[in-house]
Amino acid sequence: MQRFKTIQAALLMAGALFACAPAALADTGAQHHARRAPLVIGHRGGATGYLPDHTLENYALGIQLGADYVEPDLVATKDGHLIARHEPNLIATTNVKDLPQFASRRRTVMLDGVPDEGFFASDFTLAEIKQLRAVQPLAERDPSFNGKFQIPTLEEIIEFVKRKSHEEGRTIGIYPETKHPTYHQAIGLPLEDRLLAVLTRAGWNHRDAPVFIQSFETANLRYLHSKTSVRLVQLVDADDVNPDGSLAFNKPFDKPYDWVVSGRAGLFSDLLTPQGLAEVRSYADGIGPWKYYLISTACKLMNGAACADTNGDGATNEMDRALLPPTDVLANAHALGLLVHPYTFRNEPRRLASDFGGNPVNEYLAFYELGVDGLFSDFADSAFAARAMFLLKHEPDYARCLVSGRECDQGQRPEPR
Ligand SMILES: [Ca+2]
Repeated sequence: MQRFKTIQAALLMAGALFACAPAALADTGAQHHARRAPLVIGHRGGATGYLPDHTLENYALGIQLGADYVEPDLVATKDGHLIARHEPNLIATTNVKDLPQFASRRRTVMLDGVPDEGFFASDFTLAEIKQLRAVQPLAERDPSFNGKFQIPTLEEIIEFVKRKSHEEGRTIGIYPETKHPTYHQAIGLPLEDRLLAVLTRAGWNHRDAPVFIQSFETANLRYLHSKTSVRLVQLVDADDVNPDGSLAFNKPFDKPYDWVVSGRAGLFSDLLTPQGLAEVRSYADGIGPWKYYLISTACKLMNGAACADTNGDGATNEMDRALLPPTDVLANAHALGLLVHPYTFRNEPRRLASDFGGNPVNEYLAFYELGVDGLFSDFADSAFAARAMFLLKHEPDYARCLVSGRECDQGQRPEPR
């Protein structure tokens, strides 16, 4: 009940604030990075802290909570439809293992060189997928909506987002990710042409469409660059953060999987050197780095080779770490004209460095102040509230507009870039 009240309050706040952001905030000039409205990108929908991932209900709530874009992760069904799931394996995000009619589908596949056991989307027709219901994959989050919501297709998501844009009177975009492109190609269900066909049918296969396509691999982005003018974003992963704040690169999170297949040496981090960024710029419009590439954290105290439980709560996590100074990745990317959209921002205190005092708004503010062009959030309400605070601090028109209300007409809202 308390959560419901909180969401209601956030909804009221979101509605009030969206009605009055000045048009100047949509400025895309490179000289105004700190003054532009950073995008709130709804990670797996944007209400992922509250509802199961990648359901229309999650997208709907994410949009109401303030997301400018919602993020469908895409995998393919047996009959070639694109559906929104975080993994080809449906076991963690649906109730498939509880449905006796699908028990025989359980198997192990090699996914990016790693054995993965479960139920795979490519063994199910779309009609069968529609028999499944989404579940909350994270044990720390509310399971009470498990088993209630269907798995949407990309077409259904686009239709839904267009309707919401009309209802809300603002442009809401989509930020699809091609999941495991090499794997999908190997099983005869490549994602890229299917994605472009859906976008074309939706009238969104062009430069000005409210669409970013993202991928952790590089070859498929190069292919997409040759086929479409839709904006492309190179995701850059790592495996973990070492005690000193440097990043760890263990398989399969050490490099894009297409590099493994093609025999290219190197690590994900090579994409973020000045040379790597210039290479990315040749085929993409932005980078989506794990946030630690921009601002990392280091253990406050050590216990042997590991972080110590500095705050004495019995667990060792982000709360026992402190922020390091920002890297030069953002400045180097901006110098090349690349957008910077880090991931993933979450409210749970154990995920917040000690500097943030347990308040997720402080983490958003640190990255907005750094100059990010947007960020992926599981809690669009927190990202949105922090953005309002950021704009109140830096944009005098925003405060005037926020208080007066009347000055803020339809044309003065921040538009997704
Ligand atoms: Ca601790």
